[in-house]
This record gives sequence, structure tokens and C-alpha cells, in this order.
Amino acid sequence: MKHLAIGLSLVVLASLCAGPVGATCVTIDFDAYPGGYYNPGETLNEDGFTITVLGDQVLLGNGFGETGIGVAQANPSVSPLLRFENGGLFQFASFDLRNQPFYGQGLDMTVTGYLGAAVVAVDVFTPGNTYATASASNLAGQTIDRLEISLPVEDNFTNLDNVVVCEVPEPTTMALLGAGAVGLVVKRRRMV
Ligand SMILES: [Ca+2]
Ligand SMILES: [Ca+2]
Repeated sequence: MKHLAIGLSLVVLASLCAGPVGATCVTIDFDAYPGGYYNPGETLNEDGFTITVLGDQVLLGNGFGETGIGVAQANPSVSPLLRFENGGLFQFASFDLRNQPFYGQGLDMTVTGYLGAAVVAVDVFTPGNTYATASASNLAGQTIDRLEISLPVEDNFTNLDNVVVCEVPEPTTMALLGAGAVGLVVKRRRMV
């Protein structure tokens, strides 16, 4: 029974470590970059993440009294997309978004998480007129290797900032350790 208790403790510990508990989160705030227009294919690097601009131009507002990224609307029929990758696994926690009140209605921003090119979950947010933090819903606690935030078409200035992403502390390794502990207990009980 002692071995079983130890084994179960290890499993519980492993499952705790595999979740967002204890994970390191970073806030991608775009503040290190000069303001201006960024074209599709251009990348930013912050906190171990590569952020790639896709679809249409975006406007980074630093120096214009705005510290987030917005739709630049170079091509009003194409939706700009920001892709976040860190070469490993992570989770999307939250971001700040708004639609400046003098530019029409707030249109939706779509946040999509991928793992191995397959869609894991999608969250859709409608910005208000002032910056507010929106937290992951369908994507909450989901492990992904790519995050894409699609800004609305024909809606400058809709802005986003402070994308919070959390690194996952090697869930596969921890799960294997947990399975190993169970195997060890079963083996030892059979030997008794
Ligand atoms: Ca940062
Ligand atoms: Ca910022």
C-alpha cells in the first residue's frame, strides 16, 4: 500500500505539473518596436516568440499615442493576421483589445490555436471602445504550437496589445513519468 500511495502521489504531482499551474507566462506588448507599418511576411521577436504579419499590413502605434497593433487597411478586402510561434508548446491566456469609437462598429477578432497544423479551438471576441482584457475561453488550458489572431477587415482602428501566452512545462515528459510510476506500483504489487 505504501508503494501505491507513493505512486499515486507521483501521478497527482505529474498531472499538476502538466497543467498551466506553475507555467511561465509572458506578455507580448510590442513596445520594443518603432511605430509604423509592418507588411505581410515581416516578423517581430519578443519573449522567445516570433510574431509574423500575414494577410494585410498592420500599423504598430508606438509613437502615435497608441501602444498596440491595429489594422492598417492597405487592402480593405484582406484580413490582417498575426501568427505567434515559439518553436514549442504553449497556451493562450488573454489579450487586450478595443475598437476606437470614431471608427465605426467593433468587428470581431478571431483567435485560433493550432497543434501540428490542426485547429485545436477558436475564440471570437468583439472589442469595446476602450481597451479591455479578454481571456481565452475555448482555448483556455489548451496546448498549442501556433496561435493566430485575425483582425477584422475594413475596420481601422481596431487594436490589440499585451498578448499573454504561457509556456507548457513539458507535459509529455510529465505524463510519461506519471505512467511510469503507475507501472512501477503495479509491478511491485504483483511481486508481493
Ligand atoms: Ca514582453
Ligand atoms: Ca504595447
